[in-house]
Amino acid sequence: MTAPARTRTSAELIEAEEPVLAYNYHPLPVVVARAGGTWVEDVEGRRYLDMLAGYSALNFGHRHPALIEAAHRQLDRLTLTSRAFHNDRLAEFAERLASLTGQDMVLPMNTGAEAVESGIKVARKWAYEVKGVPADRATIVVAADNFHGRTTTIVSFSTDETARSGFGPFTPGFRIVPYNDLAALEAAVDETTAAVLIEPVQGEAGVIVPDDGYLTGVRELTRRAGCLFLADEIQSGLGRTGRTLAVEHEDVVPDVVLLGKALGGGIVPVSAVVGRREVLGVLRPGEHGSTFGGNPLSAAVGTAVVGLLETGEFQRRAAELGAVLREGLAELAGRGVVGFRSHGLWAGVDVDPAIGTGREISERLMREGVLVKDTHGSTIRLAPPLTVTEDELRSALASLEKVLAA
Ligand code: IF1
Repeated sequence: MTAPARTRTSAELIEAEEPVLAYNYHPLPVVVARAGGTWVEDVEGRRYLDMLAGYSALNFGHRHPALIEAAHRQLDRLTLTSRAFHNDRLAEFAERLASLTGQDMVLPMNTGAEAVESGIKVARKWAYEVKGVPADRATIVVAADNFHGRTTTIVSFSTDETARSGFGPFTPGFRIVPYNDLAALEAAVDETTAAVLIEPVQGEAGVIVPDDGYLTGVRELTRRAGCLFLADEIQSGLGRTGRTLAVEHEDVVPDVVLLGKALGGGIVPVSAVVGRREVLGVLRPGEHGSTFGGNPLSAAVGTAVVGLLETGEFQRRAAELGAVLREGLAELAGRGVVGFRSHGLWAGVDVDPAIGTGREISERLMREGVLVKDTHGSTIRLAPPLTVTEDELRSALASLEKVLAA
């Protein structure tokens, strides 16, 4: 008998990646092997509070029982049909997601970037067929410092040189204006404009919350100009800010909402374009699609996610615990924190650069048993699962305080 392969340590696994894994990430040196709720455990059994939650893909925590049960049940019945055939899970997913978001129709996709790409295609087609923009002249207005994904078209309108450079030639048809600036938006919109595409809260930029009235202004401006309002709620949506969608804080209803991340419950990639019939209705058979989009496993998990959000419990927790997070961060102001922005259970925290880079702070927090991720410079982002308890949240804040004081 051959001896069973010796289990590799965290250090050995990190080293083993080096020659075989593309270097498109620089992860923290933690190798996660198990997780449940707010907690993850590494290969050696060390436990960490997960204050990143898969960039909001894990809004319901790791392996939420209702989601795991829905997935298991579906795995035992049917996993994939392709859209060449109907499947018995898709109708309910679309009905309940449309109803949750106050929209008419759903286009199921898989990743966030695919939802954004699909939204762009739909907006352009709407511009030609409904608005009457001359062929190939449609423009889409976007915001500086946006993050919408990694495809060649999406990085074409990124202002982040790291995400962009080396990947041209770029897709034309985008105009970039400063975020949170209605006058600049107004000046950029004209008769060729198909849509304004923005994040209601900019995530990667450092959790930038626009001024009160900005989203209302975007809604009014786009309505007046006769173009669409596309809201990328892939990170801000599905409970994170204390409402189902971040636009709800201003009672704004965009023409199209892009969803992803948490829609897959941390189990499978599920994204969707949800929107008005007049817009999504422009697509006809063969014009757009995806092998995996709307598959029965994704639909079953997505429906279970919608079911959790229908209770309102997670939105309420995000709002209530969001207040705890905000107070905790306010107490750290001047004690290592030079500024922060928060909305619900989501915060971008600017640390005094003298204390360390965001990366260094993240590494020190990791050694304290708390996982976060830096963004640019000395900013770290916090986005715990919406299932986090108040004690867990306070414990993470205490670890941050300790790291900043050291
Ligand atoms: C990476 C950030 C988070 C998104 C919004 C679309 C997408 C994303 C608003 C695309 C994706 C990601 C992807 C991940 C890092 C990340 C991120 F740091 F860039 F900003 F979440 F905080 N719209 N966000 O935030 O979705 O195709 O990835 O499913 O690319 O490294 P995707």
